[in-house]
Amino acid sequence: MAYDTDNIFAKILRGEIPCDKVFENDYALAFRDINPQAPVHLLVIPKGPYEALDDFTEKATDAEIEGFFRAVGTVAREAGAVDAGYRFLANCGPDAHQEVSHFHVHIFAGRDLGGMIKRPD
Ligand code: DGP
Repeated sequence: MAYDTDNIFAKILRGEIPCDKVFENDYALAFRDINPQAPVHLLVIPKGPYEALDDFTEKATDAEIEGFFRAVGTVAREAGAVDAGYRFLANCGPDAHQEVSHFHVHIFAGRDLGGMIKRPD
């Protein structure tokens, strides 16, 4: 499927809609989630047009991949989340309920985050 250039995060990257930015470099932009699910809930997105981890790891350059994942670590560190711990998570595709079709990593911190995944009823 082709990358949808009208997705919300593409618009944020183009500056068409605002975000509460916490970090930016050549490879990544990080900002606060609009609907936080933890005291710290940040999103880190690559600057290139990638839909999910699959096409990111298949098509991005080594520099983009390194720059992005180093940025994820920097964002968590700068959020003060390292000592108490944090979770980083990427929803990819329908079964993971990915809502925004631009690859993004969530960083959750600031409280006990509970178990890793919802178990079937
Ligand atoms: P996911 O289900 O992994 O695709 O999560 C998408 C996240 O993006 C969700 O936690 C809410 C957040 N989000 C959606 N629209 C906006 C927006 O316009 N601004 C910000 N800051 N976050 C958004």
